[in-house]
Amino acid sequence: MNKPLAGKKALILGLANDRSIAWGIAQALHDQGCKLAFNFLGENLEKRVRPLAESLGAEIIAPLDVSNDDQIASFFNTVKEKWGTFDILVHSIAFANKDDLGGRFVDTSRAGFKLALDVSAYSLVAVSREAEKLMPNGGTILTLTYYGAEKVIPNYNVMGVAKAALESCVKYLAADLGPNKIRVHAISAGPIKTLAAAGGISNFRDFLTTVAEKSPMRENVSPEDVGALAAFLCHDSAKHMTGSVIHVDSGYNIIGA
Ligand code: NAD
Ligand code: IMJ
Repeated sequence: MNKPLAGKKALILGLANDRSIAWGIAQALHDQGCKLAFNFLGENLEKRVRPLAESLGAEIIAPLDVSNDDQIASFFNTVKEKWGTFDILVHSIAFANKDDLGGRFVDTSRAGFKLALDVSAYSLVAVSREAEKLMPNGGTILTLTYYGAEKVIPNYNVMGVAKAALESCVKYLAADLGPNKIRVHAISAGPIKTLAAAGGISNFRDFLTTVAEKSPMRENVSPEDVGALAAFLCHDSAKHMTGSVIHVDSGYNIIGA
């Protein structure tokens, strides 16, 4: 197979299991020739992440909770020691309190709002700052977003606000990092049954059904579809694109009713 990303080094943040969107992206980048590094959140996930990462020949597998500045510093120190520089950063991380993903948005607490925005939006800024120092030859930074940033989606609540902030962060980061030839994008994926999606969201199947019935392509999307776009965005073919929010949702976002 053609390996357009041969020799590139990619850091993947947010792998939890083999249904994660990060797994679809990791596989696509691996297929196209990238060397990979991964984080894991806590010992429980380490047990799942390590064998998956090793199956793709990962060169770094290290702990990172993005809400902790010390962990961010030590994680990127490890990357610096082992790799020196790298080319691609994938941020596939979101978290809000379960209580805040249901009921009325107006009831979101200050603490719940801070947590969701910290883990799901500010973390992109924090890791991009570290990545910039290790991307002297330019690079690509990708994050994952959802349509709930643009329109009100039942129960998405504070995560919608966090994704709106994340999408805006992408534009400000793209402006700051562009002169260093670092490109920044958000991929807005349609609903996919992952841990973060199925995790107690009672009507999640309804969202899959709606995309299957109403989207122009009448099909749901997969982590592999997201992986294919991620790989393209890292190619030289995309070298004059930055700051975009690109939908991979079978066109669902264009439908008004
Ligand atoms: P997932 O549960 O597989 O991935 C979410 C990841 O976030 C997990 O690996 C988890 O460990 C990590 N995470 C949470 N808090 C963290 C912290 N403090 N520090 C480090 N890591 C932390 O689910 P997914 O659906 O693959 O989610 C990945 C991204 O895709 C998220 O940003 C999500 O919002 C986005 N997204 C998902 C869908 C969907 O329908 N599944 C659609 C559009 C966008
Ligand atoms: C999440 C909640 C409500 C509706 C939702 C979702 N729809 C979709 C998602 C329609 C597609 C999944 N998504 C896009 C997310 O960003 C999920 C983020 C998330 C999920 C959980 C579940 C478990 C938990 N905290 C979470 N924090 C963020 O405790």
